[in-house]
Amino acid sequence: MNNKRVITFGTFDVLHIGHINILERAASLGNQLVVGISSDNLNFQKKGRNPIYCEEDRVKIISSLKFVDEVFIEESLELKGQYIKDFNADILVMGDDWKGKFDNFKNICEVTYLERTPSISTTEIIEIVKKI
Ligand code: C2G
Repeated sequence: MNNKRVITFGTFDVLHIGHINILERAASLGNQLVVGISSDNLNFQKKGRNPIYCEEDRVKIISSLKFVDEVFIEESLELKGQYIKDFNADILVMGDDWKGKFDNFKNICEVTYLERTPSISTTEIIEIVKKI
């Protein structure tokens, strides 16, 4: 255990094991984990659809995890550098679907991409449920 603050970002809609795995591994890299949760608006901009769970519910769900210390709403992708500074983060963690995309923050913190959990995503869950 060190005393680093770790920050990560995501929508975390329809919580699944891939989300839990990345949050748990992110938390293990430091002693505090801060999670930026995409606002409903930001999710719409990124994915072209509204999330299944609204931002208030996603914040409540992620806040209730034992390895998460603090959460906030991420309103804009453009503010990522500002959030990293505001929350005094030492390490930015993202899944490797974002590999290379946040390397520009290496001048303000460590940037680490963790392997995604295979074979599961919110989009796939929605597709499966639609077919039932
Ligand atoms: N994830 C994972 N394994 C999966 C699915 C997701 O490790 N099978 C990770 C993603 O790589 C991401 C985090 O879980 O780091 C959250 O995933 P999403 O909710 O899909 O996040 P996304 O909408 O990609 O938002 O600023 C960046 C964005 O806000 C990230």
